[in-house]
Amino acid sequence: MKLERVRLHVLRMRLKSPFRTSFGVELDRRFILVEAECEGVTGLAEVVAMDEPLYNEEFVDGALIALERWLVPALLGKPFDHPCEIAPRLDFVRRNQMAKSGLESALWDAYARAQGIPLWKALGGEERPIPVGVSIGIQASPEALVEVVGGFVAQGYRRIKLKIEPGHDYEFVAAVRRRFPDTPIMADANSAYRLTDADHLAHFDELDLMMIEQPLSHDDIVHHSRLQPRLRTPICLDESIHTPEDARTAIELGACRIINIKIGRVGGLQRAIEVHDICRAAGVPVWCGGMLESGIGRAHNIAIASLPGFTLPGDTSGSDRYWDEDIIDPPVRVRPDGTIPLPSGPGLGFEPKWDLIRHLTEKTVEIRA
Ligand code: OSB
Ligand code: MG
Repeated sequence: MKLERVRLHVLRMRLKSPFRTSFGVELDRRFILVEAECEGVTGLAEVVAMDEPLYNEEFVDGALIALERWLVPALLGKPFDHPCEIAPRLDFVRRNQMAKSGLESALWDAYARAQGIPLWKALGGEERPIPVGVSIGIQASPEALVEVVGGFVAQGYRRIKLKIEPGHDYEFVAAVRRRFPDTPIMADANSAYRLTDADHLAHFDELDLMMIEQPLSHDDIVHHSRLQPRLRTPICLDESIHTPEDARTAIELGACRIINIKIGRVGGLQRAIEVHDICRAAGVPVWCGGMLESGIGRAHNIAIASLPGFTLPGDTSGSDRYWDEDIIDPPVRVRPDGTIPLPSGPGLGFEPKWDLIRHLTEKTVEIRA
């Protein structure tokens, strides 16, 4: 196959409700939709960087420049046999994982479409229902949080993730635990604590959480390895894992017992497979994280979650958790048992709604050989 033309569409979509975390409040999701044309087949993917560099160092306008100046030109016109060859060809650019991932994942979709097989099959996944959870932003009060959680529990979601930060943590999670004694619950701090908060974090052990996600700094592994032995609750790393090597280091040091795999954060689908394989060999369960994706990024997440090591419910919730109208047809639907079926069509298995996409597009950059 050969990449002939790339269109980078910058879209802005309004979230159904504001999403508050320890790093900020999102009202809109601005992102890049990558359209990669290879000899008659088009692959699609999403650059999941956020508008501002608050979750990680990447941001939409920076990712656009990285793609335009270095990443797309490195691939244009150069034949490849299999999409596993793409990630190494982008290694010459340091980091910029989400920018790389948008391009690489689009080529995986193009490849699967050209082969006439679903993306999940091309990735080595197994055909099974994908169990999903939901990630809930910080709410004004514990009572308000319990109310929101109740709505998602009623829809069948398999586990509830609560965003926390100092001042909005123990009491909020404890209120949810009291109201839902048997529901799998976890907390995500998005790097809001320090190692000196270890005693405070150890209190969460009383709440019987599945895990606590990324309590310490976004680029830390060493302090997490000192925190984990002081908690009964498993630590799950998100922000700290940028590469397969990071996963190996974190596991070796005992910095976590679970890893959240985000395709964008680790630089694409090939690297996500590699992180998965390392974790599986070490007996560390993984789950698929989310970045408030549109249906296109969501479809990639569902596909990677079919790999056998993804044994925990992920953050790939249904389209209606985020959007009044998603940009794919059909939208992602969560069944009453809290699972999503794998699609049977080629590639992503969901079709883009181009009229809606055009309506949401701020600008398009086209790059060709
Ligand atoms: O830390 O997992 C996170 C959303 C944006 C950025 C970071 C995170 C999140 C979420 C929501 O938790 C996941 C989703 O529902 O897409
Ligand atoms: Mg997280």
